[in-house]
Amino acid sequence: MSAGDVVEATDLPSGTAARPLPVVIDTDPGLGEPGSDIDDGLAIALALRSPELDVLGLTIVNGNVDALTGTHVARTLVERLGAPELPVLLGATEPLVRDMAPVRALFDAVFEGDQPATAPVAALRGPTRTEHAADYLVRLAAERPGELVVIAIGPMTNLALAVQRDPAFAANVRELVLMAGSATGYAQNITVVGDFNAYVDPEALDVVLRSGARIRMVGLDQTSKVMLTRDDAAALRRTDDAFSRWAADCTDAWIDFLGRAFPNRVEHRTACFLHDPLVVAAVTHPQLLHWQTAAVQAETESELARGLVVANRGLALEPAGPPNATVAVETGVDDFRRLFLERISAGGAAEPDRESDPHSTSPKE
Ligand SMILES: [Ca+2]
Repeated sequence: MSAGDVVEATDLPSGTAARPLPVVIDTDPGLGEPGSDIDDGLAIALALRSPELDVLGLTIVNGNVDALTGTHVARTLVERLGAPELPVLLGATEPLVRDMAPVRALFDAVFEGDQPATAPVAALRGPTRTEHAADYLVRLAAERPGELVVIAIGPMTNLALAVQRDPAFAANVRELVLMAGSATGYAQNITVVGDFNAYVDPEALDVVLRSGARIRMVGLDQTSKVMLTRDDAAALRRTDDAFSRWAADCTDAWIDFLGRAFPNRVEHRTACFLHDPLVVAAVTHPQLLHWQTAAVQAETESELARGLVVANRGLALEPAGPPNATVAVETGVDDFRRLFLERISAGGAAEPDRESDPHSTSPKE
């Protein structure tokens, strides 16, 4: 295989309701109360409501929120979703080598103290067990070699620690599916080139990309095509599903917040992105996206290009190295939105309002 080869969805790991795929979701969830960020939480909800997945546990990593808050948010969320017994494990509280303080300061400056108040540490609910998230990942992968899929929708610190703690981890996992980078253009996220997950811990992403594990990457170029609109929230509110109605309130509050925080992004007047849920759907329904092999590297030297993930698909003059990942290059937006809204509303009456979708595209078949 060389970089740029088309990968058929049928060649990618996927589960069925009869034989669900064992997955762990590595996450930095902010979906707590109305007004906080929602996409990890909606991704977890989508995974728990997807019969093709057997979600074994959630591993929490420092990112959108600090790891302790993320653990608390995850515990509360799985309770709302009717899965209070799901293991929630605390992982890395800091990036591998970088300081988190400037990243938090960047957000504080944008949000000008407008972020929702976080609970005092003493009030936070801890993990369901004391095992470190990285050790849990290592153990699960070793217990079922070639079976475990990790869906990583936060910075890659826990995955990097797992790679470092057990040289066999990369070979034991079936696949690592990463929400990171941007294979077909700039990320336009934390910086022009850096998406949040890569930007927070580029060294961790570098460790993961060099690990030899089978890797799939869904980048911001794809996830920024999928939106949840105020009309979608209204549809979720009309269902008889309590989680959907609560998620609708969170969605409206998050769109309000994004509109104020990013006044130059017109899309945030009426919608927010569904970055992380698309990555879950990429595992349950790989045919929703188009895939190519790529030689993927994370930039770790430059400050200007911090968080840049270079996905070489063989389009440049310089020959690409051997591919180490499969990257998403196109997304069936309408089909994803239909799937997402149907599953989140869990049999309720939500109908996606396709008229209002500003990015109505499907991959060419
Ligand atoms: Ca995330």
